[in-house]
Amino acid sequence: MQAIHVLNGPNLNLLGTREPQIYGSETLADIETRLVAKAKALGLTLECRQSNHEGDLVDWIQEAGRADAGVILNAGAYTHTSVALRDAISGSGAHVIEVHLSNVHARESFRHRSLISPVARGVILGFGSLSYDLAVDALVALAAKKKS
Ligand code: CA2
Repeated sequence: MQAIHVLNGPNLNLLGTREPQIYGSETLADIETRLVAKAKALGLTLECRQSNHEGDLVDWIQEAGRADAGVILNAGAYTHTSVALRDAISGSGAHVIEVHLSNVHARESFRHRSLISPVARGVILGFGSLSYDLAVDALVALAAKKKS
């Protein structure tokens, strides 16, 4: 792993503006700034992207697979519906940690199913924005384990 790509899906650009009781009060920019600083301190590069469009996320997962970058993916609502994202992960060989801010299993039943989890390296959810920090730690630990 040379780099980490943090990919956020639909509506996550609204973080910090509404529903703070579910998603917290930090904006996506707040979270991204913190993650970039964390990665820098660990000697890694970290790139953040957000899109409301499924195809953008497919393109970016494929790109990360080609670059052998670790991916932290919060696919938002596409988590529960997108065969295209699942195929992009399995087809590109990208190493993906699926993250969610909320504990989706404590919410509506339509959020309990993830099409992504079976092809992800692991899943971290329910810790608010800390889920992303934990995913960085997981990718770093996995890369160190692979080296040794
Ligand atoms: O908990 C998560 O991270 C989710 O991926 C967030 C998605 C939701 O569809 C998933 O089931 C779980 C929704 C993101 C929408 O974010 C908003 C933030 C502020 C205001 C409105 C929406």
